[in-house]
Amino acid sequence: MKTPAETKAKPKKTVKAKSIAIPKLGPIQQALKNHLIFSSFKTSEAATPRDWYDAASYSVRDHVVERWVQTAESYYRDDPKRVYYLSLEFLIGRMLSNAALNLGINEELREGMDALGRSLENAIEFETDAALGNGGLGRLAACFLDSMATMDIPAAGYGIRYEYGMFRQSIENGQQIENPDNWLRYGNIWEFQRPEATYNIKFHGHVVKYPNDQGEEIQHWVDAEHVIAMAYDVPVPGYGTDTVNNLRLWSAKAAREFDLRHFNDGNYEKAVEERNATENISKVLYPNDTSVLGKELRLKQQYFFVSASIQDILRRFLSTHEMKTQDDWKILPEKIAIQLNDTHPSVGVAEMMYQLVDVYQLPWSFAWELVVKIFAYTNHTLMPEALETWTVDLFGRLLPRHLEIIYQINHEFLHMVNHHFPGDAELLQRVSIIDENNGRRVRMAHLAVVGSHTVNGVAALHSELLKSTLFADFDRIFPGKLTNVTNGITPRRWLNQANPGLTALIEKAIGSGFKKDLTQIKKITPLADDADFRKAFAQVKLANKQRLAAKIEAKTGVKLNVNSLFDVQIKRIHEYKRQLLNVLHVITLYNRIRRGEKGITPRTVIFGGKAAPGYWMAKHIIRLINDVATIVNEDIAVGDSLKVVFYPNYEVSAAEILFPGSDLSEQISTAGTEASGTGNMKMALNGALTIGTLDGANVEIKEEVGDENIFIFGLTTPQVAEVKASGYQPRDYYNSNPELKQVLDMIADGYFSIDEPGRYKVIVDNLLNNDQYLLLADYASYIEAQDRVGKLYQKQEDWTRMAILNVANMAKFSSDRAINDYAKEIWHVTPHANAKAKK
Ligand code: B1N
Repeated sequence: MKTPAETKAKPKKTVKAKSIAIPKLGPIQQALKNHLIFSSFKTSEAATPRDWYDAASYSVRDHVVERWVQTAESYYRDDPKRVYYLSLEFLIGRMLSNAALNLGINEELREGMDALGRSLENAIEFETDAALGNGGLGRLAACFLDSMATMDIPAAGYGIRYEYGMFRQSIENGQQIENPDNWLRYGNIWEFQRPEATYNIKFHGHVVKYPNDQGEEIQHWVDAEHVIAMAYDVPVPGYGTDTVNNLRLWSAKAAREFDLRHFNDGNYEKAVEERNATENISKVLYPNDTSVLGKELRLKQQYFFVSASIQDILRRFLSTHEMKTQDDWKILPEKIAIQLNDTHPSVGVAEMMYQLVDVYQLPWSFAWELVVKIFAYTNHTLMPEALETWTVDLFGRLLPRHLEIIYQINHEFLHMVNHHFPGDAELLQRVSIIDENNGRRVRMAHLAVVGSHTVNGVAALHSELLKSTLFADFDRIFPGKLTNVTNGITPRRWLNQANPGLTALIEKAIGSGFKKDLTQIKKITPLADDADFRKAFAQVKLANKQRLAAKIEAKTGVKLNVNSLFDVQIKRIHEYKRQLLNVLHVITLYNRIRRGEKGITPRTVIFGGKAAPGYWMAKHIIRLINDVATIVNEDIAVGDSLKVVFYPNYEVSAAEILFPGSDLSEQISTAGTEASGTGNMKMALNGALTIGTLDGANVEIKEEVGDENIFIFGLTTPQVAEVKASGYQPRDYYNSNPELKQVLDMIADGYFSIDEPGRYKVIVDNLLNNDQYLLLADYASYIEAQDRVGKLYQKQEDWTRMAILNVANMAKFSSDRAINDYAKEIWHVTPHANAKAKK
């Protein structure tokens, strides 16, 4: 740990505004041959397909590194304000094809591979996804990195280099099995280990107080255990720019390889054990989406990466800014902005105070002013089970000094509240950072709100609900602090890369400007009325469905009818997302087909998604889907008119095939529960029509595409609240709707689980007696909307017209728009065009 004295003594470096010399890169075909030999030690005869993936990656990486070095140089030289995006999750997926696309060398790479008699498509399949995230929150972070680089925003991501990412899901006997994601087994060409960029991270110990030279009482965190955070850097290349930003991921290393005391005791095993325990911090991603477990290791992960990141951020700042007087520190918020991706990194507020006050010895209130100007916080959910709290006991044992800092922050905050709202003891209790009612807990969301200048929700509805419910008190205390930035997705990965057919079609019609400026996609609007364009659009969709069908057949053995309506729900399995409601529709259709009803549109209903390993109900729903699939798919009376598939191990690389191959996008969460959703945007951008509730960003999708181009059903958020307040009786819906009754009776009586008839009785009992997410209340409306969907699909021209209008109206949902909002309204940063990389 650097002492303040050392830092003060450090002279400001003189930076020469000279561009560094980088060797010229040759043609890719030559690079491929060279890397095969010099990087993989393989002859072309001996090379395996994976060796060709490696050679392709090294070859593209060279071009990335060329720009990466220059970007870093230019930031160092010009010292623009930088954004640091702190996130416990980055769900990146594959890198090779994305890097080649963003650099504009995709075609050259393909031709190079072709000339050597290898297929690029084949090579790409050998890359294991970087699955360092659970779902939407982690993928959002990855989309934001792409947009920040594309828009030349001086930014860096900070996270954890998990040794094991999101578990790999297999389905055995219809049930989810979790397998470890050993993604680093074959090495990772896209990371650079930085053994020189290490920081000491402290845990445990205690706080002692003694006076400093001025006689003030100073707190010292002593006797702590140390863990080393070692940096691994991953490049983030922008599209159509020379900017390559950095994603820095931390890996835990034992401070000493082995504790020599144990060696001397002859206790070798204990020494190894301690080392392992330390390194466990970055071992594995917690696979819980929208819920938290409150495990000590999770808090350790959070503090570990946050402390390393903040030390790194301050070190970088101090390497170009000499702090002679306290006043010199005032520019800190003009040089750095830190975004907290949910509360997971919110201990950063306390850590920044620790660094500024204890380490750099700034006065408390001065430091606090800086902190609030630096931090901003994004809330991603209202679900109570996702709100992070830690017992004071656990927090104080792990981070004794930070607990005191939080007490101090809270003391001053409550004092301020009491001043503005005198005598409101209940208000003080409600907003306190310490929850006194549940055995004393630290409320991380309150710390994040109090420690940030801006707090945003992720879709308009969600942000309004934040203001009126979860953070209503804070909205009164800090008027204007709460705001909205609707989520977005990167059109590079989710259109250009995932759907080259549609991209080429659009490009032919309106040029290529839409790739970097999605507002231009609006120009295809008139083509919805052009029969030739519609035909070409439908052909692209069919080809994408064929590509998907081939993949599904290879994975599950189920053969699909590509002319059927591909009805797709892909997302984490959660009760609030209501995959079960979709299942109720599937069984309703099944019954109608078996009853011999005519005119039913052939459908293929595709599910994909992982359940948290400890979430019994979600896993049971997966099993039900698979059991229903078995019965439906094998029923000869049903034939080709209905198929059900569960796509195993849904991940980013699978999503790239699934979204373009979808006709219908299922976005059916109970109104008021899904903060935003981003799969809804990816679907519409790839020409799928949405069936959805007025929840999350669906509301804004409807506004953009128009009421007539989307299938909206179900209760609205206020109606949900009313139904619940007036004593919801799900059984009434069961008793009054014969189709619903039949469906529920079949599930309860074991129609889909003949070997164990009672298997799904709990599910039905739960729906009839509780139904927290109002499936039965929304059932009739959902079925009615599905009927409209089925009818429209029979009018292919009308369907295609609507799909085109959906694509045409997706501009708002580009993550470039979202990042522009953050940059202008929250971070106050501007693009920084770096020195041109040599071509
Ligand atoms: O964040 C996404 C939103 O589009 C989704 O609607 C929202 O559900 C998702 C604890 C979460 N919210 N909270 C989480 C993830 C992991 C974890 O450990 C909570 N994920 C979301 C992007 O804004």
